This record gives sequence, structure tokens and C-alpha cells, in this order.
Amino acid sequence: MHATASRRAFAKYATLSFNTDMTLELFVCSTYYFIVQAVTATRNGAWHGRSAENSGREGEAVRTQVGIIGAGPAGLFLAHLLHRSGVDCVVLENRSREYVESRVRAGVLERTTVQLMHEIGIGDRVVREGLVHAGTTLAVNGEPFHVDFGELLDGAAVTVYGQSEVMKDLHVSADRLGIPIHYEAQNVTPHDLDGERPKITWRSQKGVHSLECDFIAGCDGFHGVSRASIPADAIKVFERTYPFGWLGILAEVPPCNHELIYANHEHGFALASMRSPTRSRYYLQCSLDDKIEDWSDEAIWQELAVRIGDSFAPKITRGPSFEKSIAPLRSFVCSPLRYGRLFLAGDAAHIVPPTGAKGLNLAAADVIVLAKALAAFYASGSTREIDGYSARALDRIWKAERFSWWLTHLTHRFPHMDGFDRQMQVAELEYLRQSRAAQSVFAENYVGLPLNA
Ligand code: RFL
Ligand code: PHB
Repeated sequence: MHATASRRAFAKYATLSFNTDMTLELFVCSTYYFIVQAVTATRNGAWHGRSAENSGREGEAVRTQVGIIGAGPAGLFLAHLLHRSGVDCVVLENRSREYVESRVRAGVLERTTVQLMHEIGIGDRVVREGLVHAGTTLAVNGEPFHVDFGELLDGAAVTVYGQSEVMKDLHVSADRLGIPIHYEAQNVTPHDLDGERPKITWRSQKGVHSLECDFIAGCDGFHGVSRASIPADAIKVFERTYPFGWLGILAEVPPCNHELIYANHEHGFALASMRSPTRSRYYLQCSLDDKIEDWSDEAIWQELAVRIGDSFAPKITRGPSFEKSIAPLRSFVCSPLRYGRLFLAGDAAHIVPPTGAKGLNLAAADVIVLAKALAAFYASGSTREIDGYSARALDRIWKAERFSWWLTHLTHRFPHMDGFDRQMQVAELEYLRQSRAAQSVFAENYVGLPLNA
């Protein structure tokens, strides 16, 4: 029998039988019995993670070790990391694969995220097609200045590579590895989170299904069902909403600069970003009352030119937008990231305003910690690492929340702002322009704090 299969079967059998009342001694003494049973079970085909095609017939209870709700970046990075550690999982996603792949969102990957892509075997395309940016430009009242991450931080850089490309890479790899993902799963509902045998039910065209698991990972984004399943008195929520949104467009035109431009202008914030040397992504701070129909392409190009300023405005190539959306901005953290056997990760647990480009990267960092903790549990039976997941992840989350909140305040126009507030913004940006120390702090946070921070 293959060693990995044996380990998996043992781990599964062990978790089925391990409960908090049981002493570790009893757990160890029972090992021999478990292995014998596990070998038999594996030979019989029981407890194997089943593929999306052959699992989940109506009424059939499927069993796995970790049930993952949500096939966004958090859910699929986690599934890959668990798979690599020999831990079985099944992913349930309420949207179609095409929808998840076409959602236009993040664009900037931290080093840790790119490294994670390499570790799980999807690093080739991001290296070929991703754009490595060793710096960024900030502008205040149309006057730009450059922050050189590479020079300040010993070669540090971020990679511009769209979230939709990350999702395509994850999907292709999940297919290849046989990671079971059920798309268009309706009415996904976690049950018995505070007991020993949590389960998830969902509905497909075939009927109602049930997934029994040892643990559930809630990776279903801000509006998902996981956090909403936790009793209100079991978690604390910290939140700031912002009195504006971001209007974003994609256009098949070359970017106006080889790196991003974050612009603070009296009219409000603007960001020049990109997806490739021929595709631009631009954002404008807008009112929460604005509708997409209020903003013609012409009005957007006009306002971008004003806010980005004279140095770069002549380099903006205008063209028809093929995607246009308005997103509200929010800072949000829920604590702790665990309730019983449910663990929250990614946007299900926290939201940052997109100013610092941290959301997807935080989701990746969370599941690196969570996957390691779950793998440690299955390898040793010790709950030490899973018990520490929430505190360890929150430590880094709060630092990214702080940076995103700070950069949002530094670069946006708030309705209550008076002349004094405006001068404070300008003074801080001028300080950033002139101070190497201030630039180092900015660069260190922007390229991403180390995972053990
Ligand atoms: P996601 O991506 O929302 O994925 C959650 C998945 O769960 C599914 N789902 C459910 N499935 C089953 N049952 C249910 N009841 C479910 N409810 C939801 C959803 O369909 C979805 O597939 O969360 P995840 O995985 O935590 O990933 C988070 C990131 O997507 C997010 O933080 C980033 O996009 C944020 N973000 C950025 N992050 C960066 O790191 N760098 C950036 O440059 C960046 N730019 C951005 C951004 C987000 C933006 N918007 C639109 C909010 C720019 C923008 C404009
Ligand atoms: C993007 O390209 O979508 C992007 C880049 C930087 C941000 C936010 C979004 O801070």
C-alpha cells in the first residue's frame, strides 16, 4: 500500500475517533487498531476524497477531512496546500467556474503570494506573464514622486497579475490533481459547528447532498454563509465603512506608466494600474450615490487626466472600457477566526479597502497558516497549531488593516475634510516624497510583511 494513502487513511480514521475527552495516551494506544482498520478501509475504497463527478449523489453522505466553503483564492489555495500535505478536502462553490474566473478584482501580488503559487506548482505562468514592479509612483496635486522598493528593500518587488488569471491557474491545477470542487452548489449550509462531527449540506440539480467532515474552512467571502453561521455572541466584529466608493474600468489600451500611480487630488483619489502591457485598469474615487450610468467613458478619461496630473495625463491612451464597476470601501475584522470546528479565512474573516492591494494577499497568508495547522493536527493529533491559528493570523491581518486604512486616509478626499485636514495630507505626502525612512516604511508594508510578522 502506498505510504501516502496509508497516512491519509490513518489520519482520517484517527480524526473520526479523536475527541476532546479522549486522552492522547488512549489515542496513541489505539494507533495499531486504527492502522489495521484504515488499511482495510483504504483497500475497500472508503474515505477517499471523491471526485466532483462521482460524489454527492442525492441522499448519499460523502465524507472528507476538511470541507471548504468557497472556491475563491482562499478556498482554492487552501485546497492545494491540504492536498499537498495529504489531507483530503472537498470544495463547495455557489457560483459557476466561469463566473469565478471572470470576476475582475485584485491585480497586485505580494512576494509571499507568488512564492505560494510556486510551491503548489502553479508558478510558471505568473513568471512568464506577470509584470514585476520594483516600485510605484505617488502623486499629490499632480506632482509625482517615485518609491523604489528594490533599492530601499534589497530587491523587493510586487507582481502585477490579475486575480482572474490566478483563479484560472488554480482551476487548471485542481483539475489535474483531482481536487473535488462542486460548482453551483445551492443553499450551502454548515451544521453542528460546535460538535465533533460538523457537516455541510447543499443542493444541486441532482438533489440535496451532505458532506461530513472533521473541520470546515469558511472561505466564502464577505457575504458568505460561514461567518453568518456563527452565533453573534461568539465573535466580535470591528468595522469602518468609508463615505465613497471606487469606480473601476478595464480598457484594451497600453498603461500610462510602466508602474502604478496612486494620486491624491483635490477632486479625490485616482489609481492607474494595469493587467498587461496592452490592458489598463484605472480607478476613480466616486460618490456612493453614483451609478455606473452616470460615468461615460469620456467623463472617466477626462477626470483621470485631471487627478493623475500633467506629468502623466498626456501618456493616458483613451479607448472604450469593456468592464466598469463601482465597489464600496470597507475595513472589517471578525475575531476570533474560529468557532468550534469552523475556521474563517480570507474575505469571510476580514475586508480591507483596496488602496493597499492587500485583500487577496491576506487571504493567501491566512490559508498558509491554516493549512500548516491542519496538516500538523493530522500528522500528530496535537491541537496546538489549530488552536493558535486565529491569534497567529490576526496578528498579521491587523497590520495589513492598519496599512490599508492609513493609505486610504492619506490619499482620499473625505466629505468632512477642511483646509487643515487637506494640509495634513499634503504634508504627510511631502514627507513621504522626501524621507527615505518614511519610504522604507511604506515599501515594507506595500510589498508585504513577512509571514511570521
Ligand atoms: P472571494 O474572492 O470573495 O471568494 C469567495 C468565494 O466564495 C463563494 N461563495 C460561496 N460559496 C458557497 N456558498 C456560499 N454561501 C457562498 N458565498 C460566497 C463566492 O462565489 C466566491 O467564489 O474571497 P477570498 O477567497 O477570501 O479572496 C479575497 C479576494 O478575492 C479579495 O480580498 C480581493 O479581490 C481584494 N482586492 C485586492 N486584493 C489584493 O490582494 N490586491 C489587489 O490589488 C486587490 N484589488 C480587490 C482589489 C478587491 C476589489 N473589489 C472589487 C472589492 C480591487 C477591487 C476593486
Ligand atoms: C488593481 O490593479 O486592480 C489594483 C491595483 C492596486 C490596488 C488596487 C487594485 O491598490
